[in-house]
Amino acid sequence: AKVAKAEKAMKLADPKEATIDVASQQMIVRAQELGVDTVFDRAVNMKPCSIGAQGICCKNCSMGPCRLPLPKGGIEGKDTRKSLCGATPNTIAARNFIRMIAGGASAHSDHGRGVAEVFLAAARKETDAYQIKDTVKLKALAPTLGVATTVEVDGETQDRDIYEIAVEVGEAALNEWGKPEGELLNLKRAPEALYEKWKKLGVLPRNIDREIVEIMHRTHIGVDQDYKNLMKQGTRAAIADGWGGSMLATDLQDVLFGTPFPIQSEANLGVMKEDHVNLILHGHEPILSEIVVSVAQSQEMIDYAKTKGAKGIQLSGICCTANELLQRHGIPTAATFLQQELAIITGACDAMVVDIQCIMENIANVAECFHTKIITTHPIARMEEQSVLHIEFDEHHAVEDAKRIVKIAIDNFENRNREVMIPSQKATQIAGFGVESIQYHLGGTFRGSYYTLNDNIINGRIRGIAGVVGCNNARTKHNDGHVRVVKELIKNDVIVLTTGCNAIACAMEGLLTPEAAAVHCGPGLAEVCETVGIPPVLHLGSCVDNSRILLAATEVVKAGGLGHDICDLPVAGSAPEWMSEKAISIGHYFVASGVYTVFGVTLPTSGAPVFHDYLCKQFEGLTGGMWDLEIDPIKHAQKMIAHIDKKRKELGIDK
Ligand code: XCC
Repeated sequence: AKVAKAEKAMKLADPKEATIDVASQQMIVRAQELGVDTVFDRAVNMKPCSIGAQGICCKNCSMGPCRLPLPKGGIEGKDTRKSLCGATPNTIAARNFIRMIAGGASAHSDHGRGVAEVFLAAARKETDAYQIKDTVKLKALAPTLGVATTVEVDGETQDRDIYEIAVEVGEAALNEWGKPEGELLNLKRAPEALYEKWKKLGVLPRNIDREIVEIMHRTHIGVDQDYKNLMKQGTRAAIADGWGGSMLATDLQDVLFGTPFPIQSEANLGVMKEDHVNLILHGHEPILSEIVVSVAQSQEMIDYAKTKGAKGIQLSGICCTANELLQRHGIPTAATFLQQELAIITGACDAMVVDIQCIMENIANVAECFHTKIITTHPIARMEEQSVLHIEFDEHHAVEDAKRIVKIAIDNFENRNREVMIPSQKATQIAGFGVESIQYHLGGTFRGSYYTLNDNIINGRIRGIAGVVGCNNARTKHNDGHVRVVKELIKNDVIVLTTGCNAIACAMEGLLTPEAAAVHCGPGLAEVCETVGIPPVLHLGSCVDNSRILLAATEVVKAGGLGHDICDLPVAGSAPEWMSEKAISIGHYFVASGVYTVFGVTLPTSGAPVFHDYLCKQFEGLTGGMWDLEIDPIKHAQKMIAHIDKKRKELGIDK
């Protein structure tokens, strides 16, 4: 086991500097009292490498790493910096940037592939644990993948069998990862103008895996040495993520587990209960956790928990597994990415089940200081520590695996070995929005009545739409950027669509309730929210569900009155506290889809000003979208609003 206790010389984080969330502040103090270090402390003790942070360290061969720091006084005249092989800062930053896209796109897309495999197993009835739940969505999806929903029999049109359709949908979907020719089928779901633009630029993805592999090839020593050409491939892979792997993940999950619909729940560490078995589900894939939820809610397991002295089983989630379970089952959200260690420090976490992505290695160390059992479940995401259990999940015996997991949590309830301290903070949230429910709640269509989204954008009650998403980052105050950006937007009548850890941060702040409208919104947005009873910040789900934002924007385009392409709309994107490669891939598929996208904290491009400028200015001429970096949350939101106003003016609806 690694050293679990904090080193004596280690500096401690100032809880109030580390986070705006009072529950987290309390848990940071508690951890420090117990001598357990958390990410907040480690962030004070280790500063990031400034050359890497600027994107100009190349370690793609062993003649390096070659570092090309910006000269102190900036660049005067020609930029003569180069690596051993001669790579310029632009080449190096572009290589690093698109490798981040490859990392992010592969994470989302491999998740999607896993879902597609389980989907196919369910369609073929190889497992009892999963059914085809949303047949309406299945039928809507089928034609986009070239699968017919009806058949002609003796001159009569008949509906095809649901499972027959599902098998073909599953096969067609899986084919998207590695088909030898053609292009991704989902691309045709984008507005026509956008599809044509991609075609002209030569960035239509061929299959999902290929675009990622090609990034690894092109960024190998001595291959692509033109930052524009490198970014072209980055664009193609990012589109393959947003419109491919992520969108397929979302669609197939909806068909398997049900399309989300607005549902009430709660968020923050206060959702844990001292007198209950606390089982926390953390990661990204809902495949196993869906089954854990149904098993843990069974009378058999609740009765078993009672025999151990618990009043019941409290399930809760962290990161995007939380978002998946919240939007379909109302399972409360315990924590954001940065609070995962803190959930264990409550002393009340009896088991934390993890799948893939955003799981900090240090939770194993923290768990060793408590009774908490960490259970890894995925063959590609294991932990070295002896104390960590591995129960490898297989869709063919999903229920047995889930039962084993729930029992381990229950049996561990009696082993709590430290005083339990659960913060009292929790907030009500309404989650579970998507294209379907936005349409339903706002007049049943996107255009044509007093209630609809397009009409309210045109009449100016809603100034524009912002997609605010992404992670937390220990290099900036936890949740501060998220909450301040979102509040500034809704104050200015911009409706916010949120996913990921931004959604969790907003939930903890009470922004995901209809009541938030009266308190935080400008008069126009408040009126709309109050009339139809929705929150001003709509929770659309997990990281892969950013694809819902793409489709919502597409519906707005198709409904008419606001231009012909996503880049015509008064919309903007943002990730105020991003940290993962997935965020870069998401950011870039927003940009590639025509969205002005602002990131907070930092961008790994500042050491290559020409490349930075290419992303932030010249890209607009290619896709209509572009990147921006703004650390100050209010300025960040104001830049988004300025872009929205520019688009309103271009549309002639700025009066
Ligand atoms: Fe991970 Fe998805 Fe980022 Fe949160 S937001 S830190 S990626 S959990 Ni998608």
